[in-house]
Amino acid sequence: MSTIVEHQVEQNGVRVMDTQCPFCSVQCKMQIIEERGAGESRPSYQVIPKPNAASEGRLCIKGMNAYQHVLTGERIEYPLLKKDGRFERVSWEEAYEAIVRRFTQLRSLYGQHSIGLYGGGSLTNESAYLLGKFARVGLRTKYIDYNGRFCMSAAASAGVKVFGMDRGLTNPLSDIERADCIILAGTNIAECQPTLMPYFTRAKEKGAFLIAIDPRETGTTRMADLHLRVRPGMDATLANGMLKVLLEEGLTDEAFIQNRTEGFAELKEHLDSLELAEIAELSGVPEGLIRKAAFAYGKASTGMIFTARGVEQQTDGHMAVRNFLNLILLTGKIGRPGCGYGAVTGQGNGQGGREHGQKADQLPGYRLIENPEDRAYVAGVWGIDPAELPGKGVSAYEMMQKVHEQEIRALFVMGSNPIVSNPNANFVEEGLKKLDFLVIADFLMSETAQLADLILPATAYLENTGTMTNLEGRVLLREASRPASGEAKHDWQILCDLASRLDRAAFFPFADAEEIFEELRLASRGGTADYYGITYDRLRQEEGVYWPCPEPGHPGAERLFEESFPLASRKAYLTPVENHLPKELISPDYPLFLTTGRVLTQYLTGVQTRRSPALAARDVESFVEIHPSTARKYRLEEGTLVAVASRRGEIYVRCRFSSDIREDTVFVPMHWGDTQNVNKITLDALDPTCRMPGFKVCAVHVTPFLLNEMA
Ligand SMILES: Nc1nc2c(c(=O)[nH]1)N[C@H]1C(S)=C(S)[C@@H](COP(=O)(O)OP(=O)(O)OC[C@H]3O[C@@H](n4cnc5c(=O)[nH]c(N)nc54)[C@H](O)[C@@H]3O)O[C@H]1N2
Ligand SMILES: Nc1nc2c(c(=O)[nH]1)N[C@H]1C(S)=C(S)[C@@H](COP(=O)(O)OP(=O)(O)OC[C@H]3O[C@@H](n4cnc5c(=O)[nH]c(N)nc54)[C@H](O)[C@@H]3O)O[C@H]1N2
Ligand code: SF4
Ligand SMILES: [Mo]
Repeated sequence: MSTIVEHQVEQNGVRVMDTQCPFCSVQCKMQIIEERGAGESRPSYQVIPKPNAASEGRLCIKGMNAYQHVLTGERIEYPLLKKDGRFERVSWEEAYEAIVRRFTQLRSLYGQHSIGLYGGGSLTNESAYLLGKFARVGLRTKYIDYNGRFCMSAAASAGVKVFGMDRGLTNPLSDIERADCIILAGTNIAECQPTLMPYFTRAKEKGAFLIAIDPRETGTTRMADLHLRVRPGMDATLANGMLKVLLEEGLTDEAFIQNRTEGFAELKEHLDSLELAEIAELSGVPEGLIRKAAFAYGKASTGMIFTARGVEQQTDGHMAVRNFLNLILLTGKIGRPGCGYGAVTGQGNGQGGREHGQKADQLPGYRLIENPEDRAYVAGVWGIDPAELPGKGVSAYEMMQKVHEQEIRALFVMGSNPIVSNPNANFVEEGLKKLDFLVIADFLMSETAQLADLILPATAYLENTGTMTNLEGRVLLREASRPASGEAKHDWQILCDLASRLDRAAFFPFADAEEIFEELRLASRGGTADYYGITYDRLRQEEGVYWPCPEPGHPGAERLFEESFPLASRKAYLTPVENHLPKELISPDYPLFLTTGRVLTQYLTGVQTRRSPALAARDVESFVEIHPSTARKYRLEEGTLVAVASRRGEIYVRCRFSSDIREDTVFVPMHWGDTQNVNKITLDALDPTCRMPGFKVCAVHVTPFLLNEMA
């Protein structure tokens, strides 16, 4: 068992903390040095990047400043209970007593499924695993899901269907520079995983041809040799165009298709029925450029395709990803050095968070809650009768619908800010206000926490030991480097404490994170995401271990699918994908497409980065990016406040001109709340397979804000 003391050195007022950035999926390692000078009231901080395999010793601006939101005094340090509309400090005992009383009451009135749990991809593997177990064993509710539904579900479900397995990258990052052609589809690595950029620039230096697919210009598209400015939501169609060219020009790998795939005949028949001219028209990408991209990828001897939320956060996200996987399979570019696929994972533990049972239909190790063998196995590890396990619940946004319908009466949120991150946020906020009891575990006051009946103070990354699985599927140990702030408790500790007060203590006997990991190893054993061979000791000695790692002596799987795919036939599936249109189209009233995403300095709903003075100063507020000729058409001036409205609501942001965005499209980032919360206007239509919301397209109009006209 490790103690905090081993990972911090405190001497003469200097504390050295070895840790890992809490933000994105690269999980860069760093050292934070806190120095308390004699006579100075505040300590000063120095941040030093630490070499590790993924980041190679780099840190981006968010990592450099990630100590700020944790240490600058805005933490929630005590349980806060709302009394007569105001939060009052209470003891943990009072907080737990309130939860047990309310949950017990609601369960006896409305049944065990009246309580919902909502987790997140920032939680450690240990806490995510325990949240899933707490839902099924502690409360026996079927309603649990997590924010990763909005993040990873399209790529994850596509990977499972096509390859039989979902792991962010099928290859180690070092394979990138071995690729001759790289397609970056709806991924803005320059701003979202900045420390990975050198992998791509090195590939370029070695002669790789880079293709970026994005409706607007970003730091990532600027690096590309070819930028396809796709119309939002039309990636599947664009991929159909490339597939058609590959087939017609004989740029396919017939031996690979024959030996390692199924479904070619149907795909060919489908592609034969499509017209390239129509594809160009629908996708907004000229035929010549579609051909150029197909030739570059088809002719290259090695190549990798990366997709992220631009392709995936669509109402056809699942099928759109599958069409990019079709490109990979038709050209046989997988399972070799420099050949593979990457769903660029988002949150710090976006990968691990989706493997161990936070998802409505899953049990640890990617086992399925509806599969009798999987249920029996996990029930065996947990020491319960499989019949006691609830069935599958519903996806994150559908839980919000159940909250609205008052089928869910109490909600327990750990590691998310749903009223800013869910689509159609006004609806979500109304629903949360109807709840009988809303509990939030967080370390900062979020927009959602403001609505809560009870806030539980959680520890932050510097204080909380646990494992995180990065975008490569590499499991990393992050050890606590300072004591908890105030009375904060670890997420997993809160769950254990609650379970014991609900008379389920026997199932939650954990004294530290490592003990939970030991159970997780067993629960995931033999599953797809098999962690059995990984231990804390190994993680300390090695730099991290890739899953699947079925035995303690196993090195962990760096590159997947070299010999076969983990499906019954051992072959991957090719699938025809239709030219799908977004669920909401532009009209005379709403003549512009809105797409949403991120900027370099801010992270997700901004709860953390807006509290970091150095980051907040760089982007103090939201904005709408718009083409100058579009702006002229709607009488908008650069830098002025404008109203962006959809059929669901309106937000107020400043106008920022960019001649590199499509003229029919505007872009607003997702990092601000209240009147700048872009999700007040996004559409809540979901992908039919993975239930991903179509965050990346809806129809809006943009008008000058009244105050400007008066000025
Ligand atoms: N700075 C920063 N970094 C982050 C995060 C953050 O909030 N801030 N969040 C982390 C998380 S959780 C995630 S999920 C990842 C997200 O990482 P990304 O998916 O790379 O980020 P986004 O900005 O959401 O979307 C990527 C790009 O998709 C484009 N796009 C929009 N619509 C479409 C479309 O229809 N088709 C195509 N092809 N492209 C489109 C956008 O213009 C944008 O440039 O980043 C992680 N890293
Ligand atoms: N329009 C639009 N909406 C989007 C997206 C988009 O591209 N466009 N992207 C979607 C994506 S990809 C994502 S991942 C979601 C994310 O959306 P959210 O889940 O809302 O993400 P965060 O802003 O990270 O909120 C996390 C909250 O948990 C807290 N927190 C962080 N770490 C911990 C921890 O270890 N324990 C506890 N208890 N609390 C913690 C933070 O302080 C913060 O308040 O947003 C989605 N929403
Ligand atoms: S935000 Fe991502 S790239 Fe930047 S330092 Fe943190 S983990 Fe690394
Ligand atoms: Mo995400």
